[in-house]
Amino acid sequence: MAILSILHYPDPRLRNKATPVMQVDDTIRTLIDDMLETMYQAPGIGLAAPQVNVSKRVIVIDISEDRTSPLCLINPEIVNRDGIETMEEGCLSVPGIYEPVERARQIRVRALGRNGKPLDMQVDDILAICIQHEIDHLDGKLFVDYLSELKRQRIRKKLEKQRRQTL
Ligand code: GNR
Ligand code: NI
Repeated sequence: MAILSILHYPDPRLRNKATPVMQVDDTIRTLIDDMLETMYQAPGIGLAAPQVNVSKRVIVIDISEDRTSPLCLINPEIVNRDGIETMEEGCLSVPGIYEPVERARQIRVRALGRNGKPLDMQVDDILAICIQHEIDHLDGKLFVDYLSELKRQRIRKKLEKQRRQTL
């Protein structure tokens, strides 16, 4: 297992559209294990492969209180959305920033699991929000894209300054 390093906004690599996984093999399972370890130590409730500079359609999530319920979704697709919910979001690639974002309250998702078997699930609330946030990463989208240009500019300047001071 390994802790992977997380890219930070405005890194252009976070803007690429990730490629579907063709075969769920041991390489993918090692990636999943490393992503879970990285997410738990961050700590975060989700992580998408592009955040660790792997441009593949793989996400991991654990919204449980005791951090013992990992969920992994490969090539996830939202096939239905219902309702609207606003939640304060954060992102490991936009550290220290929390802003409300409006998303679907309930979604139906199809994906492949860690064993390569198809999954079809109906989820709501925080899990639905988290899956939408992670799928956005696979499409090169970040939660700051839902904010005003002014807010996004302020966030970018703040993170660029932090970056300069830590180099
Ligand atoms: O840890 C995370 N918390 C979070 C809170 C509200 C909405 C979405 C998230 S996902 C985030 C981890 C992350 O950046 N995943 O891409
Ligand atoms: Ni994120």
